[in-house]
Amino acid sequence: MVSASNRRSGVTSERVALLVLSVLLAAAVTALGVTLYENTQTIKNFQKSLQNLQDEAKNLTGNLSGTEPWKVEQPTKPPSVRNKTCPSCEDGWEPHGGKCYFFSSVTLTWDQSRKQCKSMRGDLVVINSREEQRFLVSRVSEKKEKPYEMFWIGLTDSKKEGEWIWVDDTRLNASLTFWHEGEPNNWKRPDRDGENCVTMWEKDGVKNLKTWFDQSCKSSQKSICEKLEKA
Ligand SMILES: [Ca+2]
Ligand SMILES: [Ca+2]
Repeated sequence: MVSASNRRSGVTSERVALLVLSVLLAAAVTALGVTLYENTQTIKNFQKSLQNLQDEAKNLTGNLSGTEPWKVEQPTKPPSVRNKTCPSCEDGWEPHGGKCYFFSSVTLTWDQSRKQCKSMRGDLVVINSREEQRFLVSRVSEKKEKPYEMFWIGLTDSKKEGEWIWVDDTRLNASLTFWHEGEPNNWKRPDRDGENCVTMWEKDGVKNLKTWFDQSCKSSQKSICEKLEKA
């Protein structure tokens, strides 16, 4: 009875020991499995990072070999900057305020001067502002070769005495005139037709903007042509 009981308890102890061993083994296997899984993930992540680096290196090499050296040296300018550096007027014409101006070097009558301007797709100058008058006086001051050199502008009273009309058919604005003192006087010598065309000159630089004279249209003078800037 006792021995049977002892044998039973021995078997039970063996079973318990086996159970504990099994549990420990299972735990060990699980732990090993987890560690292995973690290591595999780490290796996978490492491989991924390496691949990314390789791809990046390949892209950089590709960019460098695909870029031509002169392109790196010459960055393209934005269009606005490029337009400003390009000439806006043809050779011999001077840009100012969206217009181009030509100061002739030969002397002609008013009609001949106008024809010359038109042959260059312009016309005698029409003065629309005090600022434009100031610019022209300043340029005439620099261009003149003799002290009293005169330049035709696009203003005339040929159609009706005293009715001043610009070449673009606009009437002279009474608040925007720059007659020299004593002008216009329509002097009838030597031309009996009087003085029906207008010149400007420069005497005191831009300090004195009152530079207009009516003159005989048949007299020979230099001239100022004007046209719009190139599109
Ligand atoms: Ca007149
Ligand atoms: Ca006069």
